Amino acid sequence: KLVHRGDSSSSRETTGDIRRGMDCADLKQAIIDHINFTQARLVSQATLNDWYMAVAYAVRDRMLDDWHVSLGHLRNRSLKIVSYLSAEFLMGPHLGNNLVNLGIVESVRRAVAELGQNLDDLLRQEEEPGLGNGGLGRLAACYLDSLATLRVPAIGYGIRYEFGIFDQEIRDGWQVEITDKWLRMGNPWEICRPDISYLVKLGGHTEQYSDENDCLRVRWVPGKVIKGVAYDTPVAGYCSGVTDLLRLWKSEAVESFNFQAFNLGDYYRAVDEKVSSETISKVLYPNDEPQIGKQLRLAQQYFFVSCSLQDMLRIQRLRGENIGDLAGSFAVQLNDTHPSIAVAELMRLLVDEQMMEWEPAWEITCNVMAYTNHTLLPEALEKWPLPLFSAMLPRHLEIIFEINRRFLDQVRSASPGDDGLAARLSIIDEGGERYVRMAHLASVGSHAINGVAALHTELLKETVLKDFHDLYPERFHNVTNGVTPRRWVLLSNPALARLISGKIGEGWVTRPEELRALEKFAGQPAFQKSWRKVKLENKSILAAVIRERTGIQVDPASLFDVLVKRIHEYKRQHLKVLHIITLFNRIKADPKSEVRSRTFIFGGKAAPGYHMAKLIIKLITSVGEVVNNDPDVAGRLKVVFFPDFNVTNGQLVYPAADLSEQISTAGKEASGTGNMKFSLNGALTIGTLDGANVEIRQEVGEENFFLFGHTAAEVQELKSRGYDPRSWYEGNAPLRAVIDRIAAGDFSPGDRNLFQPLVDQLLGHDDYLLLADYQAYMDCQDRVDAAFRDRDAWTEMSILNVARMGMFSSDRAIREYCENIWHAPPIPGD
Ligand code: OAK
Repeated sequence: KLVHRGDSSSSRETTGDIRRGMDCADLKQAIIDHINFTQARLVSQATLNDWYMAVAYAVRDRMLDDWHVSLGHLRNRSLKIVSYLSAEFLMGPHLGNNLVNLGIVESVRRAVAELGQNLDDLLRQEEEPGLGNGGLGRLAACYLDSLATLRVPAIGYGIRYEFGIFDQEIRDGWQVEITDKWLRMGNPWEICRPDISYLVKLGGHTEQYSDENDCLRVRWVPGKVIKGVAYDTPVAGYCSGVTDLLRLWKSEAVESFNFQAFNLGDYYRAVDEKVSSETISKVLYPNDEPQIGKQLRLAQQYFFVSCSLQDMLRIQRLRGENIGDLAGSFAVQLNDTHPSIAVAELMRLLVDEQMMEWEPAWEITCNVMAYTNHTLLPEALEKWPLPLFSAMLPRHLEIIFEINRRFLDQVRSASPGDDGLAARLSIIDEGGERYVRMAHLASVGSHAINGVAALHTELLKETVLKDFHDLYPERFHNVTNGVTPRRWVLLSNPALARLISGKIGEGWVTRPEELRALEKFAGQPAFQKSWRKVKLENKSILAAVIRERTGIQVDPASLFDVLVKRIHEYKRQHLKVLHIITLFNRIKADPKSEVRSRTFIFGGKAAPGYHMAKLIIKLITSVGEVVNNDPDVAGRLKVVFFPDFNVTNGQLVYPAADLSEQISTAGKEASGTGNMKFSLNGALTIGTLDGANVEIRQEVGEENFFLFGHTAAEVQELKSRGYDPRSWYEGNAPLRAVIDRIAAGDFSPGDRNLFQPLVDQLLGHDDYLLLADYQAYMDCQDRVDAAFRDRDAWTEMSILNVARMGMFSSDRAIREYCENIWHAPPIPGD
């Protein structure tokens, strides 16, 4: 059970009104009232879901006082508002997190128990809002938690997808995608604001006209207009008194069908209008990094950006401030390029609608915007074919041409004669079919550009954005990612949180540098024993869930070796499979050979159209099928594919890991954040020098981290010399045996060619250098086995990992954004 700061009715002012009251009687009455009057049920007939909904509403009621005060701060002219624009917010289940952040876990647990219910059962009822794919969306959620905790006024702006990321089922070893109907039972956390809505134009054409001062202006005559309606969700800080706002836009038809339509054709056209307007916010695109050039995706991006910017202009007016002072009131963060059309849209709003001149409008735009890059993968860099772009956003294309013309004039006058440079920097890619390059638009229109880990920022400056770095070095920053210790320790690992707080107090939750105080207990046998006990309990809990969901029985005493993240070739889940087959081969060659007991746990979704990723899932489950049932293996190795990895399941998995697998090809993973969640929960990392692994290793100490593999520079070097995977295969007998076994169909009875595309990829191209890193990985895994035998030494390393992870709190990252990029101070007081 969690006991944390504020966890008593006395620490918060209560008005005596039971809708706000925190004492047990008030909470019970509030819950019963919601069963009766919101769910419209008699208590005797309430379902588990009714109880969940009633508790959720009772908790939400208790967030409103802080929320009203915080919303009031949006009008405080001395405070800057952070606008975090993101196509994804992967918030995870709200109830547990809100209880933790409000400090009322225990009081609500008691109230619920006195009503004959179990809080953990109710927590399991919540269907998480899966409004994101992976790292980028989850980062946005951690940042909202930190913004509210640090008392910074902030609005997260995004899309209220009716269907979020698909639910994953595994059938016959393959991934099957199921529609995510997360709103089916209602969403008690959101508040619809029909009065906060904006019109968004699409398509059509532009016209020139002269205004009353005889100035030439442009009018956009749209082909279609839709409406965006605000849905607000409160985001409570951890015992901070501030509750920030997540505002998601739902698309609607402008007019509901016109029943007065004088002929049937008009009526059906109105029906079609309604359907096509609502389509915009219907579904999240489930591809993680590669971009897909779908028209609807561009419409989604423009839709939420336009609503959000119009909302900011409304707030600016409410603050009684001039539009010209927008940059003093707002800092807009573009979460990757998905919202980067904001640069052109703000220009359009200022120039075409607010009748501002170009130069001041451009100055405001650049001062307001800042851009975060989250990937170096070329296939993930967004670019839109000009014909598609101009058909949907004709006015924006004109504006982008004008931005580009002025920009390239500057480039040319700074570097006369260097046409190559201008072509490389241009927002328009003119080499063949013409495209709008969104990363260029974001870079030209922002005062700050940042990468998400030290290595990633350096690579960004040397490769993808090199010319921009040469031109504007002062715009570049690094802000290494972070994760919130509230959700990722307090909520998901309450036993560890209690153990830590019992030793060093509770300050670490908001000042995680205080975790360093654990270092002096790292070698203490009694503390180590309690530490191991917590880990073993977490492993037992996970083992039970694995049993229930997959039928596989795993031994909590074995080493839990975990790889959970989106399935992607660059993340190299299949390198882990090569390791498993290597151990399997050792056993088959000599059943008595000493192979240590390990449970390999995989989880993650593959983009529905990414065939190789889906084949990798099938390979994992197929190898599991063979290994798990092999009599020679005799239970020493177990392979589990944990279905439907999401935030809820992550909360179970991270606390139960002994070993965290962070094995991407160096230079490919921008940062990673799962790596931080594992280590913060006491797992040791086996990893390459990629993304934030580099900094994690620096912080925890190289002796407490299992490093292997080529560095980013060596990867470059290998590739430029002409990498030949076949020679690595031929030169390594165990590797050959592994690949041959896959190719021979040993894991695909009935279809021996099933994995041929994978084998061909590895032997023919091996774009992600699995074969080159294979031996180093095996050797490193052998070191892991040796280390795990010495339980005391392992536990000491585990404690030291947690003690030294303070810098990876998202609070540190948000402080850096506030100080170096947004210049946004916290709300004074408290
Ligand atoms: C998704 C779509 C397009 C571009 C990037 C992403 C994405 O999720 N990137 C991930 O962002 C995380 C947060 O910064 C990083 O930790 C991951 O390394 C990166 O792959």
